[in-house]
Amino acid sequence: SNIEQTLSIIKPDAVERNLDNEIKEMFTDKGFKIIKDKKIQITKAEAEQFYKVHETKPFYNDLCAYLSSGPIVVMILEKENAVLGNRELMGATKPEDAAEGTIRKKYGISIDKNSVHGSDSVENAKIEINFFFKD
Ligand code: YYY
Ligand code: MG
Repeated sequence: SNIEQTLSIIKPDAVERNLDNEIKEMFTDKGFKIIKDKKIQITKAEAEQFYKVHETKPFYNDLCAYLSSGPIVVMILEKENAVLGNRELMGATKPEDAAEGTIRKKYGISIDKNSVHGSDSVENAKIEINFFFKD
């Protein structure tokens, strides 16, 4: 078996619409265990650090302003092959391109307000989990 942990964020557009419990249910229905979760609001500086990999992108400033614009729910998810499984359940970055049954297809509003974040590799999952859950 290959049990992994990954970091998931329910983004401000979804928390604002009170979708956090429905989205958590989509994860648990697919067999993910929610190991830790907390609702927080981060500063723009923290968002800039979290999304540093995107710092040269044209959307970086708006992305960091957005992620820090309201409450988010951060979660450690655990399952067999959790990193890839989470990416599959999230769906494509652009909600209109996301497959039926995915979180972004169901709840995403636009490419920037796409309701969820998920780590893109096991290595980044470790970094991102440590970013939000340092203990
Ligand atoms: O990992 P994922 O969230 O699916 O996409 P990334 O390419 O890593 O981009 C991170 C984040 O940036 C994306 O969820 C929305 C935003 N974004 C954007 O606003 N405009 C783009 N053209 C690309 C990404
Ligand atoms: Mg990404």
